[in-house]
Amino acid sequence: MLDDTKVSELIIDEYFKKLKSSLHLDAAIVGAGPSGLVAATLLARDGFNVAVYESKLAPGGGMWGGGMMFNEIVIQREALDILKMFNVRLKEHDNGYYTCDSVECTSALINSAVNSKVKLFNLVKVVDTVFKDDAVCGLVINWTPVEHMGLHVDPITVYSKVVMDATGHPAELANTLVRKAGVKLNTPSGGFEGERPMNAEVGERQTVENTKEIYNNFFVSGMAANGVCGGFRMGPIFGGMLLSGQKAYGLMKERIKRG
Ligand code: 48F
Repeated sequence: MLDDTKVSELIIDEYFKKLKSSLHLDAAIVGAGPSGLVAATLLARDGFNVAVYESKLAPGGGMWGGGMMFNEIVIQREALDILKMFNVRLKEHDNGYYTCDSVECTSALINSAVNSKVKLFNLVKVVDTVFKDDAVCGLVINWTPVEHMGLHVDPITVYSKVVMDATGHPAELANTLVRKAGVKLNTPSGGFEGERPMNAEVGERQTVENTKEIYNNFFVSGMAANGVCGGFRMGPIFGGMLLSGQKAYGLMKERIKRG
């Protein structure tokens, strides 16, 4: 006899175990796009306690749809080794570029994250940072539907040694930090520069250059890094996002170890 309430109990117990073990994190990453997933997986593989918060139902960000919903993505040679680490099959082309199926690639990144013990919370929207002693030390989270419906329900808080805005084009968290804390960021003007138009060659390079700690314990990766630092956009080429995630991993690891 199948006991329906046992099914409910298991879901509740297992979810709350995951949630409780994420109250004091080593790294809290906002946004499950390619840059956030790569950074999270590499940190978790080194044994750090990592959570990724994704406001949508499906993690993966802007990678599923390739370019204009043609579900293939292009990668340049420099990022090949990262995709090999995630066991993604690539096709080599005469012009020096590689392609892969965007659905295979996105699902491989998600699968690797969860396999590496990253705690992945989908349907959870990060609405604010925790700010103490001139440093970011956690996140404020709520259910996405609560936020979308404008329900008057208070969020809850988690602490983390480092926090990363990997929210893509809107760079939501960095925006909120500047607006609410009025802090000076590690950007050319000290403020939120805003994303520039399309220039794939420059944008790809800048995504990696702009991946950094922009405030104490607060990092940016991927398109959020270009949004905050005034970099160009680059469209459906994804090497820069993967390389940004890998760089963010190294920087956060160093920061966590330094304390
Ligand atoms: O945009 P996204 O894929 O981030 P990325 O790593 O990669 C960018 C590329 O996909 C593409 C591109 C390549 O040329 O430009 O756009 O920079 O993923 C960001 C994820 O963050 C989630 C959002 O739903 C998406 O899945 N997100 C955004 N704001 C929040 C959030 C929030 N406040 N809380 C939780 N998740």
